[in-house]
Amino acid sequence: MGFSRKEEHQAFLDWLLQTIEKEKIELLIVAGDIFDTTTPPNYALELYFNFLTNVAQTSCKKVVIVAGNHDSVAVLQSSKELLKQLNIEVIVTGDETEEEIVPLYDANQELEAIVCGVPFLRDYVVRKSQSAQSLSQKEQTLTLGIQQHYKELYAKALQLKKEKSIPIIATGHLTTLGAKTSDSERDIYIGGTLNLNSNFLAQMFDYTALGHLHINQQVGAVNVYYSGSPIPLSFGESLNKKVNIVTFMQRECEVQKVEIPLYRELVVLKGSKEQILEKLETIKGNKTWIEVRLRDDNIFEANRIIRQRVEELKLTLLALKIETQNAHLEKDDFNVVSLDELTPLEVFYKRLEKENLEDEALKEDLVKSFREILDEVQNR
Ligand SMILES: [Mn+2]
Repeated sequence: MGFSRKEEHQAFLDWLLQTIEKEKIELLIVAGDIFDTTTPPNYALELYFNFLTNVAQTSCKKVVIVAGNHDSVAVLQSSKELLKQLNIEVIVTGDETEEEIVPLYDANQELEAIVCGVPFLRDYVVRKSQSAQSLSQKEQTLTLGIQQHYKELYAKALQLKKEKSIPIIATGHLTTLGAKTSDSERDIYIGGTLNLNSNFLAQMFDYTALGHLHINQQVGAVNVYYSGSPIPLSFGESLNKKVNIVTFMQRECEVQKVEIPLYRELVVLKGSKEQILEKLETIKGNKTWIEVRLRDDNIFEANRIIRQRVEELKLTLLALKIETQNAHLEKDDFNVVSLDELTPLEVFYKRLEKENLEDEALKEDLVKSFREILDEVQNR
């Protein structure tokens, strides 16, 4: 929406670096979606490299970074070898050319932990394309393929570990069943309904650090955790962002959730013109970003007056959306006015809506086909 989030990222990375030093962290895992786009801007690359250079000079002797579904393989691959020199392992595709097992050694060169660094597994890595398969068959093949991938790595880690009582840690970038999602994550695989239960991870690994979902959470009553995103990525997403600090006593672990200081508040104001004007007066600090969801009979007049007041108060309004009375539109959350907030899939839904198709199966097929194309384009 034309606003940079550089300051927020910088503030987070500064805080993370301090925390690593203060807590004497020895291993840092970043579980994917380093960038939010396949073509990160130069400032984002600069933040990434500066942060890693600084981490390499702390107590943290190993960094494991795995690619997420938003990351470009080419972008992360380009500095992989260079970063290796700083003890930073970047694992990008998980295909047969890449080593995903990262052993950690103590000061006496004794093996003290093993990390299985699994990035977002792209289709071609887990299965050969079988175009004759139906979508549900494809999903099943994919699910089994992903599980198989983890099982093989675990077997390798066991071989390496021998008789030692040391933890085997996994990372991953995926959605598990029953996890809490926010409105700003993209469905990760075509169809988005992979039947991945976190139990298969819990059965093998002493701790699993997952990426993709924005909400910090534990999955099931087991040692499978999402750290969540370091900053809120949409209005309405929880502002309580955390990192997980994990302490191991041999294979037993203790997880401590540490809150990340909030640099900028994202506020949603809902209601009529009068209600919104009233709420605007209570907002303090010009760092706050505001989204207005307006419900008013005279939206043009209301829009003008609200924007004028925002300017007088020197506040920052990022978007003013019109809440429509149309129940159907509301149901699909299409009550938006600005195109830069719509995802490609939402645009497709809107276009589909215009066709007035009655055949639900056909609609579903069209959406699935669109997702397939979208997935291909976005992962290229
Ligand atoms: Mn992701």
